[in-house]
Amino acid sequence: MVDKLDAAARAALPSTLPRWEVMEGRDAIRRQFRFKDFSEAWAFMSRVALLAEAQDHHPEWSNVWNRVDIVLSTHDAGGLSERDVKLARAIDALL
Ligand code: H2B
Repeated sequence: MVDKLDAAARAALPSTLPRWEVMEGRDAIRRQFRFKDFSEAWAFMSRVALLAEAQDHHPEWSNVWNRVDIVLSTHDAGGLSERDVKLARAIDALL
């Protein structure tokens, strides 16, 4: 069982993950990415997919040409956990 983020970790989210927004109406974080074209967006998605597999933690995402929208939430916990923070940090580090 994975623990959900505690109150202190939630309060720190704007500073730990300043580029991610906490979603309204759901316990998840989201970031939207924009690239030069589809090829760059897909290259980024390939790298995120490898990270996700390595961490055994997977994004909910969509792609429209040069845009990639990523939502992170821990299904096993029914909300945000440290796994989401860890993956979000690793994704940020790709850029
Ligand atoms: N990804 C996400 N986002 N949440 C999970 O709870 C989760 C996952 N669980 N990837 C993993 C896979 C689990 O289903 C496997 C069996 O480890």
